Amino acid sequence: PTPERTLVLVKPDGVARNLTGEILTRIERKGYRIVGLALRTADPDLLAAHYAEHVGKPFYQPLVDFMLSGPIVAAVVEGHRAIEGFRSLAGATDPTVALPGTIRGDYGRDWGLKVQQNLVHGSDSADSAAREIALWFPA
Ligand code: DAT
Ligand code: MG
Repeated sequence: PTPERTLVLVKPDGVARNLTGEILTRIERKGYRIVGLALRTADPDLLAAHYAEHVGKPFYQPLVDFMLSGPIVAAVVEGHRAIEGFRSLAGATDPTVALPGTIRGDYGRDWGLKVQQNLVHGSDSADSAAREIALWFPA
């Protein structure tokens, strides 16, 4: 098996709602290993790099404001097919339609804001994972 790594973020809504433990527990219970963990506050440059693909979209500034609104827990999660597996565990981007049983489906909802506050981030490809892990864990 190829040990693959993905970057997971518990976003400010997840930390503020005291869901960090629940989210990390689900990752561990699925069988992945947490090999890096940090409580961090983002800054605009970090977010511009992290969300480079979304710069200029209508939800970009609300997304940045949200991601700056409180501390974030960043984790490096390891396991065979961990990138795909965590995306499955997280559920669809829109928490209103994310399936029950997923993190976003069980704990998320639409708050009527300009950004989807959906509790978690997970890298979407091996290239994204490598880039994002280097951003959030520079050492
Ligand atoms: P994901 O986080 O599922 O990979 P994404 O990369 O397309 O989704 O978008 C990044 C984040 O931006 C997402 O978690 C929530 C927010 N977002 C995406 N599309 C949005 C939209 N149409 N309206 C509001 N917020 C959105
Ligand atoms: Mg994404």
